Amino acid sequence: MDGIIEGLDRETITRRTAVKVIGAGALSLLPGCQAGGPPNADASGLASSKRKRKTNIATSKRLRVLSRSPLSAEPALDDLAESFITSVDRFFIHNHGAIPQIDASSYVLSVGGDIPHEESFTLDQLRNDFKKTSIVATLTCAGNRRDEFSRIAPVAGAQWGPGAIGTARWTGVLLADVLRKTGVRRSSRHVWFEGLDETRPKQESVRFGGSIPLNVVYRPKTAQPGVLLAYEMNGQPLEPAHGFPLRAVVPGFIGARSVKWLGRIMVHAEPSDNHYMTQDFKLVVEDSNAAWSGADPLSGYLLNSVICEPAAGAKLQPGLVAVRGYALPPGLGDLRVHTVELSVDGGDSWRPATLRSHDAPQCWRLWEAKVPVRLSTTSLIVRAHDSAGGDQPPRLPWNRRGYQNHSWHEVPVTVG
Ligand SMILES: Nc1nc2c(c(=O)[nH]1)N[C@H]1C(S)=C(S)[C@@H](COP(=O)(O)O)O[C@H]1N2
Ligand SMILES: [Mo]
Repeated sequence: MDGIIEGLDRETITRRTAVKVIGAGALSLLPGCQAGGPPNADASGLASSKRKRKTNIATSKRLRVLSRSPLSAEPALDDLAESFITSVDRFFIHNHGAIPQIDASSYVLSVGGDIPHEESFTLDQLRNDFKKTSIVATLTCAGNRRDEFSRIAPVAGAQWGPGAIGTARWTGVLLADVLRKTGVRRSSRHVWFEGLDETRPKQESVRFGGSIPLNVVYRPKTAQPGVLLAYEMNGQPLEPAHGFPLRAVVPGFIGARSVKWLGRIMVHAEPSDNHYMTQDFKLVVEDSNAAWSGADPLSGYLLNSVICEPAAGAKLQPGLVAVRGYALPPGLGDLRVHTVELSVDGGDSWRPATLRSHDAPQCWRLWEAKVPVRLSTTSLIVRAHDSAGGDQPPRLPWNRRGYQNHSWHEVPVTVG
């Protein structure tokens, strides 16, 4: 574990309590990690220094840590529902290995596979030789709301609440522009991404990776944002935790396809055989080879909606209660959130919420409502409909990895 940040060390834990504490004690603050790696980086820019770098507490993060090493952290829901663009200090982090420390000056992205010539690009080349492009897109983990599945039967992994989601303005270069420069062969159907981080899902070390169909990259010019190789997030260089110096941003797809610390892009006729395509990020119930090989890799995220406020367990007075949250249109297709509805009687009757914030493709929509709660009210429930008439199921069957929870979101409350 040399030359990498392993999450939080003792010093940062002590110091962070001195910085700022939000919420009711359950939320801890995460120190920001500073860019810039040690010397002796290898060809990809990956640090090979034996020196363990100290976490820099330049910024404090408003995140609750679910797992320290590898790091998984999510924001408080009331923080999340505050703005359409999620600030970097509130943006969830999902890592499968330690954060690689990468030296930007020696970093190179290699592009290979079914292309006429293997090519590589330095960060400066990507910045200077291609059109700088910004997109706004929501990123969400396939495991968002996993904790609700764990109430049915335990699910391994970070116990995500509904906070594994965020919307950012990503800036970088369009993957289509890069592939246009390298050229791709006719047989090419899939773009593989591989990160520079080492993960250990089982015994062996594997690089985090995955692929997307090439037609997503070349999608005809619609209003939808294109696939980006991003070096900035909300106008700042990417932070190490979010993929510095370069990451993929694949709008509409589960977060796992937006590979961070991008080292290699390959173009092939087949989907990637990376562990995170074949042995993870699938809906399976049985942990058997047949189940894993029989299921398709997850691609687009699904229509969803979540109540961010009031919090679960809130004590409310009878009368009108302000409710806020987010809704997410399905990732694939050019669909929007059409309506968001709330129920205070267990789903017997529904009243509409007001959609606020922008209505942009592959982006969440924030909403708010005032609903009348009675002494008999035991929960608030939200559900959404999309522009094609799609809706959310009241309940969902359990799956082994707790992915794609998009059932009605129910928040227990007491009134009195
Ligand atoms: N290289 C690499 N890329 C990665 C991951 C990772 O562990 N390693 N995690 C993925 C998952 S599962 C998610 S949900 C998103 C999270 O991005 P964020 O940490 O910037 O929010 O990154 C994706 N890209
Ligand atoms: Mo994820």
